[in-house]
Amino acid sequence: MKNILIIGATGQIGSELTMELRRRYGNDHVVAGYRNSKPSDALADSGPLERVDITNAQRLNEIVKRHGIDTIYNLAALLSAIAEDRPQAAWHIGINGLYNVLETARENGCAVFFPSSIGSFGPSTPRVNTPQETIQRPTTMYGVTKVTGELLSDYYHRRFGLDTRGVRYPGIISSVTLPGGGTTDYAVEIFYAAIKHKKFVCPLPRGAFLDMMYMPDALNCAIDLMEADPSKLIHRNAFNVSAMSFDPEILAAEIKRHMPDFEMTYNIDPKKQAIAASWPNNMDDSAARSEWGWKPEYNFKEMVSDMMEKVSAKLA
Ligand code: AKB
Repeated sequence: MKNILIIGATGQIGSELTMELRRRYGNDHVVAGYRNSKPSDALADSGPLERVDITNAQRLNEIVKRHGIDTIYNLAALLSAIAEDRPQAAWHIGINGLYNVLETARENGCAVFFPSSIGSFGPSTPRVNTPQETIQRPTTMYGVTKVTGELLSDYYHRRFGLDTRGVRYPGIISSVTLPGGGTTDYAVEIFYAAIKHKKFVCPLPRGAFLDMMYMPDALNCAIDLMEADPSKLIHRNAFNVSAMSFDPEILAAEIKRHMPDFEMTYNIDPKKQAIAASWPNNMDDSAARSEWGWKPEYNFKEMVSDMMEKVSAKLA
């Protein structure tokens, strides 16, 4: 039986990943690690909680030992837009924190999941059907931490035999916990604005195509990768995973099909616009499909219908 620690359990992915892992492996086997944000009642009532700051290596080691942890999902990071405002903090959490996680894992024999991102690519990367192995010269601090994290995780696998695995997540769309400080956040915020006000002011321009994924697929891909047969893995850190690609116009048009009086206008955020312009439109995820059977369940239209239903129920 696995004993899992999630670092960043109150974040957008962490809050749902913790509940899904508890459902699959048993509540007592999944420790929710949080730093500042107060855990929801669902998280606090369903299993163990620990305050974890990954920049504190000693405390991290104590928690891993105390709970007999054998698998760590490290989701702590500052997202792309906020990382440009706080680059030093983004490096400290993203890389010094990851180093502490990898060293703790080495000492205690843990497997490690590290989420990389479409942000690990940059303006010189081929933008369409972005290959698994290609140019990675990001121009954001977020991207720099993601490429460094991929390399460091692969190094620990090669040098110390650590079981490190990761995916390059696209923008994640979900209805439970709002993201914060990301470039792709608009694709979540638009649903709340549509349902509350029938209006949305979009910070990215028309034509800003980006890879996106619905949360149930984001959870499955992390768990399926960590469960995959290691003998089949040619790559480790990190796999391209793709599910859908759209720009703000296409998303607004689909929301309008559900809500004919919905209107979107634009007020471009130059920082987010520049970041989005440096990222791929859509990634080639054939390595993930062939090495561990990755296949998304939700397409674009299914995601929009489900979000409209879930966010309406939440705000009712
Ligand atoms: C962000 O926008 O920063 C993230 C990401 C794509 O990694 N959602």
